[in-house]
Amino acid sequence: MRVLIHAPEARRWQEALTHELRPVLPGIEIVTTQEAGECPADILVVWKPPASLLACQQSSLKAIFNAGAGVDALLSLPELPEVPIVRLRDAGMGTLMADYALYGILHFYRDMDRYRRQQMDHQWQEQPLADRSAWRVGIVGLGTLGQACARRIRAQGFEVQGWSRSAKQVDGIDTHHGDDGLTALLKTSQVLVSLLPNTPETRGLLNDQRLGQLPQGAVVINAGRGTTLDPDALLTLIENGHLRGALLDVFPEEPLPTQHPLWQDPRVIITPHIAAPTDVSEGARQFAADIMALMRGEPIDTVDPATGY
Ligand code: NDP
Ligand code: OXD
Repeated sequence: MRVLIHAPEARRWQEALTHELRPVLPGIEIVTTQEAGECPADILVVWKPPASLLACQQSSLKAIFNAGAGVDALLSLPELPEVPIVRLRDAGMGTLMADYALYGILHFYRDMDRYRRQQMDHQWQEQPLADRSAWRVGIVGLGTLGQACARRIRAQGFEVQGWSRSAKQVDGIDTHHGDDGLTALLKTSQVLVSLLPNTPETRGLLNDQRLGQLPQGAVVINAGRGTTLDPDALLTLIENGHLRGALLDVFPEEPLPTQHPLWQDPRVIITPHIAAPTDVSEGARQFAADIMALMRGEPIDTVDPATGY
């Protein structure tokens, strides 16, 4: 049985998977493409693999393990073999994503954007503290990471509502789905947090019309995928004063082109897709358990290519 790894930190994945799997499968071969090249495998562990790696696979391939939460890059590849696709579910990302969202919320709620501008002018002036209950947080994409954020943000005393494709019940969170549900959430969220995946249905969803439904002075945090939010529409709404600012980790084109006007706007904080890096040890534990289940013929949680996430 050969596991072939093509991912950032491939050596760390190799060590962590070897640590998990060798004791139970002594004969297993766990190699990286750096050392073994693009060769046929039983299991692929990949992040944004080249199409050629998929094209050279043979009927021995049993599954593809995506070393991240978003499967958009993988699903977009031509000649994707018809085998089960497994993705990371949380694997330490929930905590980090909740840190990121909470940082953004507190930055604006505690007026750090205003104090930063005041500092530039050597201005000592207290801002009136807003009522926490007026800072309702709306999370679009209430999946694994969205729910981890919802729980943490609620535990900090903010009211939280969420929107997903299917109807959901989450303790302590107002949940919505469908077009009307999205409108209701947008109209009543002082902070919009997007943790939507990149799919045909979500692409361009947060456009000028939908972002314009947010209340005056609202804030946008996007750490899902850049294709879901129109950056030009966001900037226009910030420039005309309807929105207060944004914390953005993901963009339609990454890296964000150096000439893009978003870089220049002091009301926008830009981070380079670092909201929730993968915890390799945790990811390897999850994948090892799935590989063992696959070998025993037990059902595992796989991606439905039809939904695109
Ligand atoms: P999940 O698949 O668990 O959650 C996705 C959520 O989006 C679900 O609630 C799903 O609804 C909802 N959704 C999908 N399509 C639609 C739609 N058309 N309308 C409404 N809701 C929709 O994914 P994760 O929470 O694990 O990850 C979310 C995304 O975060 C990833 O796909 C990736 O793009 C991004 N990510 C970003 C990182 C970063 O560092 N910036 C790191 C990791 C992930 P339902 O519950 O009904 O299925
Ligand atoms: C992921 C990501 O999807 O890093 O895991 O964006």
